[in-house]
Amino acid sequence: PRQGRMLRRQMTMERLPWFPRRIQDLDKVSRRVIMYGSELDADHPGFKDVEYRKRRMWFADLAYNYRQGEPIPRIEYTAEETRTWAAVYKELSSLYQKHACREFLENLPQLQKFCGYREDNIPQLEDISRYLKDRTGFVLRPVAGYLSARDFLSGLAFRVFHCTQYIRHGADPFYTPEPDCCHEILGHMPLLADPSFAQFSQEIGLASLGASDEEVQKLATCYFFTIEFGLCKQEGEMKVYGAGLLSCVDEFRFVNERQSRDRNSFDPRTVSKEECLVTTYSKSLFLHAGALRTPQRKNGVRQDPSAGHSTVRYNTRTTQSVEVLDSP
Ligand code: HBI
Ligand code: FE
Repeated sequence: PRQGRMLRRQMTMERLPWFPRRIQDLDKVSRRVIMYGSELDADHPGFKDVEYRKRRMWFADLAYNYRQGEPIPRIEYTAEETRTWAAVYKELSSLYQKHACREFLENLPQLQKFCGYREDNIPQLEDISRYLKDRTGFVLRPVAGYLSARDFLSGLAFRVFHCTQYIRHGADPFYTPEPDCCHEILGHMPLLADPSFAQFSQEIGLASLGASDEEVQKLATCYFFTIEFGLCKQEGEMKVYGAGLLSCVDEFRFVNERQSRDRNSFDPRTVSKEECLVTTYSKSLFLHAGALRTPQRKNGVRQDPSAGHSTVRYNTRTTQSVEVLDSP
């Protein structure tokens, strides 16, 4: 019977789209950059800046050559890059106290204390990665640019967060068409230090492994309206927890202005069918009434297997591998 079971699992694996099963497999995943890898589009603010493009190539190389488990290379950021960071850091810091969620405000001082979060210093991914690993088991790995939703989400299944290391072009510190280190460091990191948020992030990742394209799309949409653009209610007030909002001055102001208008309440079934409008401020936002809910796991196996998903066992002891138990 054991052999029969193993054979069935083997056959299941062969039917599913490829996905990383060991953390080391992420070395394949993170090379598949689909946007702005080492080349920039013509509408990018840095397109005509030869120096900036050269710098971006250098960052892209660094990410391509990174292997899982290595220390993340420390960057000596230029004076101009640090000025860009300072502008963003300063402006956003003035908005956090009033608008950021409790978990963000609890973790930011820790990152200031342990990871070099300061106006005159761009924190190093290696320092943040070590800190998070201690806190929630999340680690970072550098990536050259935008990954497909499937690839990006698969990293989360292993508590690996793909992070860009370059910074936006200095011409407009408050605008970036793509993720950059300001977005990752200010938007994502403080919440990844929260255990319940980290668990929620990993669950989206686990659900994506071996899922159909349609399912991945729905999960990516849920990711978009929670981890990137989520709002919640704390002590009767609307607070921001989405990284896309927490790292963007204009977005933040916009949420602020719309305080009272159309807040839809969050329901994954409805939200997963919404359209993700990455580049407009007029997107709908969803308000979370309670905590982010995550399924119960016992020895890494979900206790309430959801229809349509593969049953995946996550090795909680090592956090280095997953195993497919069953699949529709
Ligand atoms: N790739 N590097 C990177 N960073 C992201 O934040 C990111 C991504 N690819 C897809 C993605 N985010 C989202 O659209 C979700 O679909 C997962
Ligand atoms: Fe992001």
